[in-house]
Amino acid sequence: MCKVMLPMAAGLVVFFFAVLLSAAAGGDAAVVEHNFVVNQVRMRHLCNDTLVTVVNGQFPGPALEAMEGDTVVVHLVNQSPYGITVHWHGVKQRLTCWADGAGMITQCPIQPNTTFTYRFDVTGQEGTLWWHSHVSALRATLHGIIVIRPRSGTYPFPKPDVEVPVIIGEWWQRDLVKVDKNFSIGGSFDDNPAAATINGKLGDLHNCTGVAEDNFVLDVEPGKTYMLRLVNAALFSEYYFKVAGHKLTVVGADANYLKPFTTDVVAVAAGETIDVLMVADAPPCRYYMAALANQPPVPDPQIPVFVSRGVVQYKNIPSDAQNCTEKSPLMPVMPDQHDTITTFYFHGNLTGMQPGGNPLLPQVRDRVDERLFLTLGKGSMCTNNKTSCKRGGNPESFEVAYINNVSFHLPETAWRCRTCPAGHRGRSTSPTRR
Ligand SMILES: *[C@@H]1O[C@H](CO)[C@@H](O)[C@H](O)[C@H]1NC(C)=O
Ligand SMILES: *[C@@H]1O[C@H](CO)[C@@H](O)[C@H](O)[C@H]1NC(C)=O
Ligand SMILES: *[C@@H]1O[C@H](CO)[C@@H](O)[C@H](O)[C@H]1NC(C)=O
Ligand SMILES: *[C@@H]1O[C@H](CO)[C@@H](O)[C@H](O)[C@H]1NC(C)=O
Ligand SMILES: *[C@@H]1O[C@H](CO)[C@@H](O)[C@H](O)[C@H]1NC(C)=O
Ligand SMILES: *[C@@H]1O[C@H](CO)[C@@H](O)[C@H](O)[C@H]1NC(C)=O
Ligand SMILES: *[C@@H]1O[C@H](CO)[C@@H](O)[C@H](O)[C@H]1NC(C)=O
Ligand SMILES: *[C@@H]1O[C@H](CO)[C@@H](O)[C@H](O)[C@H]1NC(C)=O
Ligand SMILES: [Cu+2]
Repeated sequence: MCKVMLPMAAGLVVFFFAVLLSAAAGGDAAVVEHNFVVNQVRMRHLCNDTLVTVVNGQFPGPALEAMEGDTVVVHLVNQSPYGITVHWHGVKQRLTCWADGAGMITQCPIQPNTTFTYRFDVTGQEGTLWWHSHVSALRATLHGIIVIRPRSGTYPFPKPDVEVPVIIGEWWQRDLVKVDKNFSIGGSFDDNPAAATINGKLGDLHNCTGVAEDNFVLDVEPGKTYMLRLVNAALFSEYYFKVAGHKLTVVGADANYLKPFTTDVVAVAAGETIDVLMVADAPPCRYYMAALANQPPVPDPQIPVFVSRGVVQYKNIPSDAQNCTEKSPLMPVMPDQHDTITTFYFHGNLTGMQPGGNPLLPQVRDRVDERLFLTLGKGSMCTNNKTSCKRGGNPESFEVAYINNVSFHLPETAWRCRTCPAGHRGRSTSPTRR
């Protein structure tokens, strides 16, 4: 584990507000430079103005697009009232572990009205990742996609005509810092989002006094191939994703190329990314794409049904096209929200494209020296050294995740963040529900 600490960025930093986009395919590694201004803005959904913490006023935040081997430089200006760090989820951070953005572990939270510059290379990885805030549950609104394209410009599958980020998220009308606190004491499982979102849109299953919320609309041309880069940026829930009338060919997950397989349903867990190819080969019409939050059955804490939908809209729909009115696109039949076997089989079908799939990576060895048995679990513990306490929803207990019955403890030594300014000793990680 990385123990290297860097001093906080101090003093005045001069920013260059230009965004240098990397050059077209091929060529030398470039510097991809962005300015991330974190602040609070009011956004209106479901008849409510909600104060949300976002980057550059956008939900989801700006996309980071790079080519394998590029250097990413992000100047973060924190104009929010919270200590903030940004974690570059899935970026391997070889030789730059201090840029990992794990608050209280690799850096102190970036204080309000201060700045910090992240600098790291995206080397040896291609595909879709994402970035998100790593202090408290603010990541629900403070996140965006990371796209790492091959320098050669070629993929181990036919090059798609169009690439489309599809970020599944959730719209919370609650104080996310309080939501995080509630979860840390293992309670308030009724702290739920107001709606699921696709690319920040709640979709037309929701309305404000009868006026439907916007859908994410993907305009497609018949015969073209679309690569949907799916990111699940929801706090806790795994989502099922389907597009009515279309098959999806899975080609990547978490910036790894996969042995392609075709399915009509994708399962994407919180934090996971899945790349799929979709050929616009259906009769020109309108088709819903839908994302449904799944969940295990009771006795696990239950959530309401969350569905967000967007529209795949063909160009030049014939005026006499049957059943193709603006009001009623075809809706995919979604799995049941308690269907856990579909995600089991979906994930069972993910196999790395080895050998020879990703020339950037060492080959997977076919000889095993030692087998490890790992159990993952989650539960609660008592605070104040007590051996028994009331579970859930009270400050006498807190939630822990563990591997083989050992939970993570913040290190007692070599932890510079002990000197972080008072009042900002936030939790190091956000909790997971399961
Ligand atoms: C949203 O607005 C409606 C109507 O104004 C109100 O009844 C409801 O309580 C609001 N919800 C939240 C979470 O603020
Ligand atoms: C940050 O700066 C703004 C504008 O100068 C000021 O209103 C705000 O109080 C400052 N916040 C903190 C936490 O110092
Ligand atoms: C957190 O828990 C408290 C106490 O159960 C509850 O009143 C509150 O609504 C919960 N959520 C938030 C966002 O405060
Ligand atoms: C608007 O939303 C409410 C609450 O979800 C629902 O009862 C109502 O049927 C919706 N109205 C329209 C026109 O969609
Ligand atoms: C159109 O919808 C009607 C009623 O749902 C159905 O009977 C008909 O078969 C549909 N036509 C086509 C071409 O899908
Ligand atoms: C792959 O998916 C199919 C269809 O759901 C399923 O029958 C099969 O068992 C899956 N394979 C694995 C290894 O999970
Ligand atoms: C916690 O309990 C252990 C074992 O009973 C004891 O050795 C230790 O001193 C206690 N720590 C505190 C802070 O009370
Ligand atoms: C897990 O750890 C707890 C606390 O140390 C201990 O009481 C329990 O027996 C352990 N369980 C297993 C399966 O090792
Ligand atoms: Cu993450």
